[in-house]
This record gives sequence, C-alpha cells and structure tokens, in this order.
Amino acid sequence: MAQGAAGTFEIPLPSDGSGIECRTLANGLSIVINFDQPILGGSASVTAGVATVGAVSYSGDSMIVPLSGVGNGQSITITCSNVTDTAGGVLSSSAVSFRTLTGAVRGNPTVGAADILAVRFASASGFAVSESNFRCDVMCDGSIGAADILAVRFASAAMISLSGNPTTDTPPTISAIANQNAVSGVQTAPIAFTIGDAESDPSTLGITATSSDQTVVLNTNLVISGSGAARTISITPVAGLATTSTITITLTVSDGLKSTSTTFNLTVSPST
Ligand SMILES: [Ca+2]
Ligand SMILES: [Ca+2]
Repeated sequence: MAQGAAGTFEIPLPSDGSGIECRTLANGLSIVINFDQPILGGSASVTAGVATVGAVSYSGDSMIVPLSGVGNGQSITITCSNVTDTAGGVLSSSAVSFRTLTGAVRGNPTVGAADILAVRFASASGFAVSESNFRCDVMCDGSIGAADILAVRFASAAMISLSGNPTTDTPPTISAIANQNAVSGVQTAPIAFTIGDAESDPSTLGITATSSDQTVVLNTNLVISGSGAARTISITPVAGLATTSTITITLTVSDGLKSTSTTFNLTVSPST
C-alpha cells in the first residue's frame, strides 16, 4: 500500500491466514502473491469475505491483485487459478487468506488502548515512516500524527473483533557485532551484519541505529546500507575530539510488529 512520500509498505501475510491489514481500506489495497517462478497470466477471485477484484497484473514471480470495496472486520480469501508460467504450464490453484481490521496496528484481533498508545508513541518519536513503524500510519499519508491516532481511537470505540488469534509473528534476528574502533572525524569502513525473520522477507525489515553519546557520534552519522539479509553500518564520529572515549551503538531490527536489538562498543580516538 502506498503511504504518501514515505513509499510503499506491505504487510506480510502468513500462510495460516493470520495477517491483518490494519491501515485504511478507503483506497482499496493490492495483494502481492509470490510464486516460485515467473508467471505470465492467471485469474483471481474472492472466495471468502467482502472485496472486489480489479485488473490483475503480473511482474516476474508475482501476481498483483488489486482489491476495492474491501470490508472491515473480515477474513478474506483470494483464490488464484489458471496461473501460467513462462514455459506454458498451468500451476495448480492456490489461495491466500488475510484479515482486515483498521487500527489493529499491533496485529491483534481487537483494537484497544495498546494500539492507541502504540500510534501515540510512534507519533511522538518523530521518526519518519519506515519499515519499522508503517502500520501506525493508519491513514496512509506518509506521516504519523493526530489523524492516525483519531482513526485508531474511533476503531477502538467501534469494538469490532476478528475471530482467531493475533498475527503469527516471531521477533526478527540480528547478528552480533564485535566491538569496533574509530578515529574522530573519519568514517569507518562498512561493518557487516546479518538480519532475518521467519515470516518476513529480509528486504522488508526496518533497521534503526542509535548512539549512546551524541557528543561523540550523532545518530545521523550512523549510516545503514546493504540490502536483503546482508546489511552494513558505517560510522562517522564527530571531528575534533581531544580524548579517547568508548560509547555504545544500538542496532534495532523490526518486522513492524516485533523488534530485536544488539549493541556493540565503539572506541573513538582523537585524530593524529
Ligand atoms: Ca498518517
Ligand atoms: Ca517476524
């Protein structure tokens, strides 16, 4: 789903159907179904729940199914049939199920005080909309603010519940990073680390980095690069430091529902 200038973010849909679309349904939504090979064609239909299928498109291994008129508080099943691969074969039909509950930013089958608190917290943090917090931009305008808090309050008051359990989710993983050395004013070489998640593609995980001492390293000088599971952090300490000091860098990886952190020490020496 597009979220203004912040970009497009997708909610993972676990195969047990426990995924919950928590953002506004007013503009419809698109389901991206990934196959294990490139596909050329096929059809999709709604076989449970309230939604209308638009014009299906194909991109590489993916089939994109736009939905409009999507009901809130539903369990929806999309069944794909007559899917053809590039060799001309027809794949067996497959189904994808998910649920809709506007405001359920924590993946629970009811909307309540904890969801309101989560959006308030995300709004107050001042972070841009990212893979870590995109669910809290309930109105999908690219920022987290009063309109999103209001939408979740409204949803909470409506007391709509889904049947079933919370979204199946385990915390993402991040590899340990050894303690590092750096020189005042000089960017480190990229320091490699690995991320992963049982339910989500690693490319959809959000990473934030913070420094324990902004007088030694500013958070804005912690630069994350890389893609997929293989990421790096490059660190530029403040220039002109007169003494050696050791600070802590915290890296947090988030799948949008749960997060995992790792820390390492950075010893910064004056430049000589
Ligand atoms: Ca918003
Ligand atoms: Ca996960």
